[in-house]
Formats: sequence, C-alpha cells, structure tokens
Amino acid sequence: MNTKLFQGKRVAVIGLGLSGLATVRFLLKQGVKPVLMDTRLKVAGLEQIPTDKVDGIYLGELDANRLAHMDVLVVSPGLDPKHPAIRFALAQGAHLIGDVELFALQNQKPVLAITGSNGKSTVTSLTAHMLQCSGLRAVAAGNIGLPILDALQSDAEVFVLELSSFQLDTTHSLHSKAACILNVTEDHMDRYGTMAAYAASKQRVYQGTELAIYNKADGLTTPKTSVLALALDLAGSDYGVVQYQGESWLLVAAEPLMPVREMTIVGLHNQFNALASCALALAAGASREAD
Ligand code: UMA
Repeated sequence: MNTKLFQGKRVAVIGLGLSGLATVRFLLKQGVKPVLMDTRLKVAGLEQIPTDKVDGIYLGELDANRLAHMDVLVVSPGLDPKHPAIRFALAQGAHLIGDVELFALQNQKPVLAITGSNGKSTVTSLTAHMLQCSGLRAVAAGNIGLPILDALQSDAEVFVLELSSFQLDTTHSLHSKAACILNVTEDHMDRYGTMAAYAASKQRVYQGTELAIYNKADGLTTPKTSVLALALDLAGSDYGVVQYQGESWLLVAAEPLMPVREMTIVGLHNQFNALASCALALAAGASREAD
C-alpha cells in the first residue's frame, strides 16, 4: 500500500457497518492503529474487533474536537461527509477518504467500475459472470454487498466494482480499464440537494478510466472530461439492437452477438444492461463467445 499516507498519521474510521469493519480489518493488517467511531450507540459486529489493537472506540454523536485531531478520516458511505463534525475536521486539515480509495491505493489488478441510479447490480453481476465464462477470476464487489477491502483479499484477476455516488464522493485515485454510468435519475436528494450535484458525483467514476462507457439517451451520463468514450444506444450501429435473420439481435462491437429472444433477463432496459455488460467485459479481456 501507499503507506506514506498513514506514516505517523492519526486515522479515524467513521462508520462501523460492513464496509467500516472491513476497513478496520484492512488497516490493522497494514499495522495502522485506527480510532473507531460510529454515530450509533449499538453496532453489530463490533465484537470482532480486538479492542487492544485500536486506538479507542467512540459510539454516539461524533465529537468535533476529537475528529479535529485526526489526519485521515475514512468515512463510511452511509454517513454524509457534510456532517458538521466532519466538516470541522476537514477545515482543520484532515484528509477525507473512503474504503474504495484505500482499495485504489493498494490494488494492482484490472478494475471495471459501474455506477448509475438503476441497474448497476444487474450489470455488475452480468459483467463478472461474462468474465468468469471467459476463464478469468472476476470478483464483484462494492455497493453490491461484498466490501471492497474484503474483495481485495481474494485471488481475483479482475475486480468488477459497483460504486454508489456515496462511495465515489470519497474516492480520488481509482484507475479502471473501463467505467460506466448507466443512467442518472433523481435519487438521494436528501444528501445532494440538486440533480447537478448528484450527477457530478456519478461523473467521478470516469476519473482515471481508460474507457468511459455511457448511455447516449441520458445526457447526464456523457463524460464531462476528455476521455476515450463509447456510447451505448439501443438504436446504435456499434452497440445496439438490430434486425438480423428476421429477429432482434444484440449488436456488440458492430457485430450481431445473440438473438434477444435467448436472453434470460427481459425488457428494453435489460437489453441496455446486457450491452453495457458486454462492453465492460470486453474491455477487461472477455471473449465474445462468453458475452
Ligand atoms: N450509519 C449511521 N452512523 C454511522 C455510520 C452509518 O447511522 O456512523 C447508518 C447509515 O446511515 C446507514 C447504515 O448505518 O443507514 C449503514 O451505513 P454504512 O455506511 O455503515 O453501510 P455499510 O454497512 O458499510 O454498507 C455499505 C453500503 N451501504 C451504504 O452505502 C448505505 C452497502 O450498500 C454496501 O453493500 C456495503 O457498504 C459493502 O460495500 C447498500 C446501500 O444501501 C446496499 N447502498 C445505497 C444504495 O444502493 O442506494 C447507496
């Protein structure tokens, strides 16, 4: 790991849910002794953590003064970084990251990154499955349920990451073979306030990617920075759905791949999800036969 970030630093893990506890396990393995905090008074799974190995566990309302003494805050996705105590610590110079950033600093394997308001779990699972059918050890992780730092311990050859906007907000260094925003529809307005802010959070998935895969029908998914891009469009001539041999076929990289009739997931949105999965899987080395 790029341990420089932590040398002589005081690190707080804020939020002790699934991803927070995975973060604590990860940091302990790296020889970092974090301070643990959660706004809840009771946290399931905390008993797994050896209390003598950490620098204190604080449950209940976050203490701004305690946080202000920290150098690095690893904040869980479920906790709004705009919390006043966190903002106060950031104003004092603390550095804000999340578990995906820790993963990005350590990981050497190819990554596919998927976000969107709808369909991201379907596309993440499908993409991982296509890669597995190509003989690659692909592991699906992130918002889909497996904490990303637990996945890092696996023998994966490719990581297929489902990333929520919350996770993207605290990620700065992720490099990916391809990244996709499937769609952006109104969600999490309690946290973002405006669609523009929410869409900007989703756009972070394109930072550090080799290929931005976007939805031509949804302008909020179009990359806002200069990056190699691939548009998905059901009516497209590269990735789309075409009439071929008298019926509808999925068109992948400008060639018919399979009849829509043979798909096990139905509906136009799933045809789109299948195209996105094909584009992602191909970018990470899947064979067409496995798509
Ligand atoms: N919480 C507090 N105080 C804290 C920390 C958390 O009250 O100090 C609350 C949160 O508001 C939330 C709950 O505890 O209601 C869990 O939050 P968390 O950040 O601890 O979540 P984890 O258990 O670590 O699970 C997270 C993702 N959860 C969220 O982003 C809220 C899981 O996505 C993900 O599968 C898991 O990490 C592994 O990577 C779930 C989710 O609901 C499925 N995601 C949202 C969505 O899909 O809409 C974004």
